[in-house]
Amino acid sequence: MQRDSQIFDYIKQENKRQLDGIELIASENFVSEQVMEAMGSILTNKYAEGLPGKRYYGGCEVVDEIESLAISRLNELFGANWSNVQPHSGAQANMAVFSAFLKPGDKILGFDLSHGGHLSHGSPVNVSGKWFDANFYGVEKETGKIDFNKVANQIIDLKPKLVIAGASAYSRDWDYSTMRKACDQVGAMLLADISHPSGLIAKGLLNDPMKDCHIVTTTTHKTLRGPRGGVIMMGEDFENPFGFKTLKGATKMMSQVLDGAVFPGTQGGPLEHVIAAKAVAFGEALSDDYLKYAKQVKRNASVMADEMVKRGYQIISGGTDNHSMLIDLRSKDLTGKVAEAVLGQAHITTNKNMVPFDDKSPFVTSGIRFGTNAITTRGIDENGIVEIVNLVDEALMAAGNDSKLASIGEKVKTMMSGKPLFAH
Ligand code: DSN
Repeated sequence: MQRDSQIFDYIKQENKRQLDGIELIASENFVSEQVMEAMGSILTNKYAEGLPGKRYYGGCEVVDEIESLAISRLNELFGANWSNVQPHSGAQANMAVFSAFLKPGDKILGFDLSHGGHLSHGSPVNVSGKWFDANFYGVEKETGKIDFNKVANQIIDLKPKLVIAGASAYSRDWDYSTMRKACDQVGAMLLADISHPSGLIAKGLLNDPMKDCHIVTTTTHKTLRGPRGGVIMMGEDFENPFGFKTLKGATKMMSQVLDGAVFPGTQGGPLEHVIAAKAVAFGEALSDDYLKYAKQVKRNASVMADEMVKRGYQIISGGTDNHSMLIDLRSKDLTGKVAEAVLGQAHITTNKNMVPFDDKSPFVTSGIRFGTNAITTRGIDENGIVEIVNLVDEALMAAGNDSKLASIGEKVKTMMSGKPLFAH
């Protein structure tokens, strides 16, 4: 068969783009060779609807071992008692949770998308907002932080069936325990979607949602540095708001309901090649090397926020506890749309983002979001971060000056040359 040179040429071009640039998108990362090897393997040929030991197809004895290993590594990594590693993405993982425990019209409470929340937490353009009665909490105008006591009162007043803790662009830690206490008062279920900071949580660098939240979902490709995908986990046995009689019974029943909500509820056959790659990534994340990486991601983000503030940029909430930060560009008279394009001209990749109480549309926005997870994988330390912030500032101040932006782009290429995608 003839090689598909068109597609492989494009992949080569994308490889060069990734190597030449500075990647600051907070939801991206660079996976190891062995994660890619598993993802590109013959496991893609196999149908395996069902769960290990309970499949609807023959020939699943090997993929059963792979999926069981992925589950046990994930449980060890997060201290979970049960998990399902089949969701194709974070949104699919959340969809499975909703379809397991909610009926159309049920009340849910999530973090407002325009304050840094996620589409799948009740946005009107997503099924979670179309099918359920979606309500929102946000950050305080003065501090840019969530006031968890206020959220607790909101939970008690609203009496939702499900509360979601989690964000796409929130740089502070979460008070899961205050949220849980309020949920218990009104019989609400608490779901933590830790897609962004899950790698830092796994290594104990942020609060642990597993002991307070009924269910935890995460993507596997952000700070966790695995293949693109999602998972669902449960931690301690707990007294469930939906009337199960015993603690153990509750977890077992809920896990069966959740397994069924993934398949056949919302997905068909699992992607066993991706599940194998997830298992490889979970194995990597269990290592001390990954702990060093996660600590460096956090240090790098903290230095980046400080350096941005020194140059007059306004970080929402004033700084960061995790890998990311949201920058309000109004003090620099720039929009997120312009900043994303200008930085792109200089080979610095970012995404425009709404800031809380934004007066611009989601297509323009007043903000930009940065994360240090991807550049840290390329071996960047605190000194490199200062250099990157200088390049970012230089580029933003050169908006409209194409030749200057091209010359900053050359500096970016020089800085990143010789740095493999997966160095850490
Ligand atoms: N779109 C992802 C992000 O960038 O945060 C979340 O799904």
